[in-house]
Amino acid sequence: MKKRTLAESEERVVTLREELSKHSYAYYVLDKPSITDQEYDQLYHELVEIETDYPELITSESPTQRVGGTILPGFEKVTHDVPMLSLGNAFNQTDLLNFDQRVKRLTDRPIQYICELKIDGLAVSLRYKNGIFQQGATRGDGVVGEDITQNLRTVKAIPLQLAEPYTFEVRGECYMPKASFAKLNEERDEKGLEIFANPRNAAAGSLRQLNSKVTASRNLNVYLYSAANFDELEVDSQEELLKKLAAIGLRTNPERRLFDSIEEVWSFIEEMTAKRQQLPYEIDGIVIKVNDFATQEEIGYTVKAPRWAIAYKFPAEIKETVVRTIEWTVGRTGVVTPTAIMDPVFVAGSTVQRASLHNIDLLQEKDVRIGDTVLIHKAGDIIPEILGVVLENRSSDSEPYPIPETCPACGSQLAHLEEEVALRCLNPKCPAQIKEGLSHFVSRNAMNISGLGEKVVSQMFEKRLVKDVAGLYTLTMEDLLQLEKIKEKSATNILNAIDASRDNSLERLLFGLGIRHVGAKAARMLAQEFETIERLMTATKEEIVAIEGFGEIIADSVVAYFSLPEVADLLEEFRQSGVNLTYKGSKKITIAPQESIWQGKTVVLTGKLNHYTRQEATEMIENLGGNVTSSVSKSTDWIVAGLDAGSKLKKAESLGIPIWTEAEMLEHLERSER
Ligand code: 3B9
Repeated sequence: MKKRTLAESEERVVTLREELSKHSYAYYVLDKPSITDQEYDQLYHELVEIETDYPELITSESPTQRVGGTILPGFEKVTHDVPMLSLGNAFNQTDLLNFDQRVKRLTDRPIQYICELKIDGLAVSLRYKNGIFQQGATRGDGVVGEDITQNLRTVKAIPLQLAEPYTFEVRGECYMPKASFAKLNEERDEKGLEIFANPRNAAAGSLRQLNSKVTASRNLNVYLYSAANFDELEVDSQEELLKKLAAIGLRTNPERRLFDSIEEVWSFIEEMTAKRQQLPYEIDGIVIKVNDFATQEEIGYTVKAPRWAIAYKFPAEIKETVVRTIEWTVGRTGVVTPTAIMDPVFVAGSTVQRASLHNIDLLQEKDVRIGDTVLIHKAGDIIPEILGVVLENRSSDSEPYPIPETCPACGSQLAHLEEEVALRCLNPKCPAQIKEGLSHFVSRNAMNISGLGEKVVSQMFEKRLVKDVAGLYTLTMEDLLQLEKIKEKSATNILNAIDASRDNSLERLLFGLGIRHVGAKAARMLAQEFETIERLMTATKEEIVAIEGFGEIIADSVVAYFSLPEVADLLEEFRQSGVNLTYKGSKKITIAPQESIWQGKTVVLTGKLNHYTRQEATEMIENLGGNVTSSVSKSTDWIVAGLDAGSKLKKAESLGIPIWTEAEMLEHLERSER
């Protein structure tokens, strides 16, 4: 074809872009293709040709401009103009009835509910200015997210230009369809790459790519369900908003319905529960919203979530499998933990073969035996957990699992201390404890020595290259080269990392030592208070208890630790190896990863927790930057209510403080850890 003039081309690109955008809309939003793929490609390539001839005609919203060439060094932070809130949860019909009553207490207007699907993907926000896509961000903690504009531009269902020149922000869920997820994993498996556990992880992993070409190669899609600063759209209800979004080119989920009563809402939930598997994408619940915006405003918000909406969460999938053996592991503090090893089963998105039984009491309470058929699910959708034994399947000659009497690692007598759920190995020289202690010492929140994974640490100890944590500082190149898979390059990296850790401020070492009851936060406060290890070693119980937030348990533990002669020797070894033993400066180090939802938050744990002891949960939360307090007040950000929670739960309810289940807490402890 003869080359067009600039003037002709100018006209043609406008027509082509309009055409392409119309067909994209039909395809992605209406799910009704208006031309064949080939016809689309033809138009697209014509546009590419003109833009190659006349690059000055390229605009950012041209459909050819979805993939940029640059690889980002990292993602910038984006502060959402209006926060992206989360949703309270309902797990059963009673929770829903309570929600309905609460709503009706807060307004006298008639209530109409709109039910929407809760797509299992990643929440994103898209900024449009005069109808042109400007910026896309992750939800992050709801206030600050990450700029993933480059990656979102590659999602074909996200229009680069709207049908109307509106300026506003639209929010929704970016997800990977089930089929694309299966295909991607198949390809990855063939290539020997790690597979994604579920479509949500696959979507999140795809959007977290610094190279947008990778994102473009993943089949991501989007459903939009909310907006901010959208006065221009002139809509008065959620239903009108969704219709308007679709009308201007933004994809909305068609599986939504309006209801006049919570009973009808429940029927819809039952209907969708049955229909769930047939949907081409994963959903993890149903969102119920008050439809009318004026009524929403009257009902209002808590800090985290609207009071006019709730998410009904589907019950976790439960599967049956058979327990083949119980494995015992010794932790850093000598606690011996049972893990059930089972026939592999696929549950809630991944294959499960192991489930922790946490402690001997729980093992006995659940009475899990070898050969038993058990029911398992994933707590917080992540952690495999045995719910119970199917007794009908148990053979008559089955016997209770015998409590081990000796340590699986060192063979010394185990103790089942009074008032403790744990079985403990009391041998301080137990190799398993020392290995775990080494791993803890080098971990990110402690001395932060990278390159020393569990396998390396284990080998170092077994080859007697290190006998304790101070031994790390006398390792030589020759030593490291004895380890499997360690060549000169990685050995050099390890030695450099060890060397760099000599300059760490005291709190990292203190945390790394693994003194009982001394988590990252307590370590930091001790370092701040006493400044040098010499001062800390001579600190009295009274001095320690005087520190804000310190009780007798921590104080006793610290004093007892530093009175051990072995500890004095250990510290002397550090000193001789040039390891810093002083607190450096007043600046508060952030031990928690930046994305931690717990950072700076004050929470209360109440009721009986199943998964971790309260002490353990507290330590984990503090390590992630949170504060755990004992009483509920208006400065409490949320509470975690375990079984039989009492007055604190009531108080939180009366103050309108968000209430988390243990499963939700676990989910956020797990997520934050990654
Ligand atoms: C500030 C569906 C999901 C969902 C909302 C959803 C997740 C969250 C939400 C969105 N699926 N719907 N809806 N289908 N996964 C309801 C929480 N809304 C907001 O985030 C929000 C944010 C608002 C109102 C709503 O107004 C405020 C402005 C300033 C301060 C406080 C509130």
